[in-house]
Amino acid sequence: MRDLAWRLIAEGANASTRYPPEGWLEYPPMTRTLTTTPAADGFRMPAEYEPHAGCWMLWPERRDNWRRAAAPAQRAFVQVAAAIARFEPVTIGVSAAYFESARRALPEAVRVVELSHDDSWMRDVGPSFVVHPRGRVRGVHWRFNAWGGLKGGLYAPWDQDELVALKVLEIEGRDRYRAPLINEGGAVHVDGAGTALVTEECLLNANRNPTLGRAQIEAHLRAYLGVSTIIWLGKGVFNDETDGHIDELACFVRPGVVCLAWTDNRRDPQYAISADAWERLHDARDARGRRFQVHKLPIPGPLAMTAREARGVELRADSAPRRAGQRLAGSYVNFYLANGGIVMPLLDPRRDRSAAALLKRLFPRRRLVGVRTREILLGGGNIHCITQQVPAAPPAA
Ligand code: KQY
Repeated sequence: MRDLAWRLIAEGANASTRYPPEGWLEYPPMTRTLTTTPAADGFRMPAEYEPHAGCWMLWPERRDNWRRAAAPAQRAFVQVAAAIARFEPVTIGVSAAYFESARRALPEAVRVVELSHDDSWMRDVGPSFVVHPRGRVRGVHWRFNAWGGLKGGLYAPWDQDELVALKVLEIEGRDRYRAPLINEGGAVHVDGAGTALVTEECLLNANRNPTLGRAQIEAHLRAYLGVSTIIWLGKGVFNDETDGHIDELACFVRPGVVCLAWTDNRRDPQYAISADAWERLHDARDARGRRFQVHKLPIPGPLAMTAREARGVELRADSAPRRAGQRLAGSYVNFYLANGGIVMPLLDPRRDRSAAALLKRLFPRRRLVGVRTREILLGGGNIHCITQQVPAAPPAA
């Protein structure tokens, strides 16, 4: 590109110069949409605990999801962005209407770019990045239907969310695989060594890919994540409005080691869900044939939305309503692993300390930063759901 610009200047380009000039097509496109699959091209999705080039987020704006015109959520997002920016570069996408106020609110270390979106769940609408051992990075752009489309989805329309992964890949300058599957980044966790963790409640839900059975969904996950083994847990965290995303229920600490949201209270509906997940993990083997070591991470609360909180959310016919007393899908598993750091949600003064202590033990070489994120939980997710890591390109072998 630079060579071309210099040639045009040297040739005395002016307003009447033909543009694009002769020879333009000799220059490669900035990013391409590929018709192959990551697995076929030798790519795999790295685990979150592998090195990052940075992290992407989106700015919360919807008044029918975030109470009090999203102001308290915006403050929580600033805290999360600032915490992650201590460890790696953060970019946040903001609509034109909020660009100036978001820029003012965010630390200068955070890059702010104008990017339209319907809501702010970058984990789910952003690309899932994949890497190649020869140092290349590409992105998977899943199809998105707002967690269920017209059958239980959370809002409509979602056309701007559907474009977010494409826009992020354009800005990152990374080639794109357009996956034929409706899926969200929060619905899959990988260990980076051939294993994926998913839930039946989400991936087999009739509101995502009703024409595909388990075997076909597995085939797509193998092709687009570059994994060989898929571990199916049953349901996700109780009352999770995403239809049971794995990233609220369980995640990998490293290959062979899993952290699981847990309660010992048998009367809590979460008990049966977590106990079932524990048994499935106990019986499972990962891609290398290993058994899992499972660490139980007690859930906060149980937490529920207060009447005041529910009143602060604007009602709209085409989005899911908020109700006082509604159980919140609070989970400490929804943390973010940054380079050398772990950013965890603080949700319950009675449980935060013990959750932090367990996470410190599981990740002894990372600095732990806690952020109060009840305002994010009120919108339906937490730190992991609002972030998306860009992996560092592996050193070319
Ligand atoms: O990944 C997530 N937890 C997204 C939740 C979307 C909630 C929309 N109200």
